[in-house]
Amino acid sequence: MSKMRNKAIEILKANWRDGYTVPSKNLYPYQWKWDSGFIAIGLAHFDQKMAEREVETLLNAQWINGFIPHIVFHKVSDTYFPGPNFHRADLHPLANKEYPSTGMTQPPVLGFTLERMHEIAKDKKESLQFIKNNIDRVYKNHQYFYNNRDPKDEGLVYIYHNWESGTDNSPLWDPIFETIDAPVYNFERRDTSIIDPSERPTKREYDYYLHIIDIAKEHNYNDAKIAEFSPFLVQDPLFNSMLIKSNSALISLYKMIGGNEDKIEQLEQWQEKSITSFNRKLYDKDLGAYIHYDLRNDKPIRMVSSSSFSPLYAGIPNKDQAEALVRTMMDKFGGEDMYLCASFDPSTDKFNPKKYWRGPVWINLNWMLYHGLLDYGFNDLAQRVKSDSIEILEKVGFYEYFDPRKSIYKGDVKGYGGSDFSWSAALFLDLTE
Ligand code: 9WN
Repeated sequence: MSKMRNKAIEILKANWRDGYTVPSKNLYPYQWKWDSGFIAIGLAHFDQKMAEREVETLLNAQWINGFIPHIVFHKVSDTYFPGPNFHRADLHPLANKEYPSTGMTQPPVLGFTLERMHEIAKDKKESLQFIKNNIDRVYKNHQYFYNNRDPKDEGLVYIYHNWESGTDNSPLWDPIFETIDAPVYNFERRDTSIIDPSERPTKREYDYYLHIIDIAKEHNYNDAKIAEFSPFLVQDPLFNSMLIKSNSALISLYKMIGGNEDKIEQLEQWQEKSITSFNRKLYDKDLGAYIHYDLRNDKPIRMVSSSSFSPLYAGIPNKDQAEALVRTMMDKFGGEDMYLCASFDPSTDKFNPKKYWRGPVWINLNWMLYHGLLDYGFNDLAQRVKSDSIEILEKVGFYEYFDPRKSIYKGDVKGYGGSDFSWSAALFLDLTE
């Protein structure tokens, strides 16, 4: 175990770029928002200062309206497409001119990241000071979401691009893309010259991804216009669970540092509204799972993915719902021949065990499920998620994603996507502390 831990630390140090960590050398040469949160948790296990710098660098890229972008393009790189010249986030009047970025975001990880970093920190006094210095910027990010991403005032925020979900090419989005008339773009993919194309999204999928960005650009990334015109507008249970989990973390942290009653009150109000709507709108009793809601076409997306179980991590389900989630997870994802937890329902024909978010196991989702299951007292299943994660990483190393089928793990197997992937290393450190 200590050999693996040393290797994980080595990877994180090698991916460190003076203030932030790249998810994977060449494949992802910038700073990504949700990666940064998971990575900071890993860094905190061996270097508190590095972890704090990771978070601070991301927060420095925050826009005037509280928005935090999904990618911060610190240094120009020609190994990733699309870069800053395609995204043109600077079209937004409140964009942060010092930090070129995308004009879309990613799940709100920073609240629970700060809380976990503080639990890990050896120097609690210094950690508390760090939290005091930075927590308001995280609060402002939540305020941005509730004020700009919730057009129906439901306490559920939308994402306007599949890249905002973090689960980029999940089959969840297929029916939405069928409603979109995207042109065929002429561009040079960089990812598929680094990674086997069979493990990445297709060219046609990229056409949709670029087209949705072009529509947002036409409106200078104005949130109200995006809510009105984006062909992709979804309430995502994973994204909203992370917001709710981060709300709880902010409440605890504000209580710990004292004062800030107005912010605590506001957070509690958001929390109540969000959790109520979440259970009303995103829980599908017949499926025994949380589902996505297609706000543009006003209909539920009745499919089960690993995101369906993420509300456990945020304490959203009641006891009966939590039990139903566990049954669904075991029935559809938990066969003895399968590692938990496939990213998409293995009992459907959309499941592809090798392709990115269409089936493979991802360590960040497993990390959330592990904590969520533990919180609800499903100790055996939590331990299985944890030991499955560790076993896969030990078998093939710190890849980006992994085949859930146990039968393929013999002989010369490898993981999929990028190698020396930062959050796989970081969360291994946290799971095995
Ligand atoms: C687009 C960095 C990111 C992760 C996402 C993962 C992948 C990017 C891409 O890599 O997405 O954001 O180019 O495929 O899907 O979750 O944050 O690791």
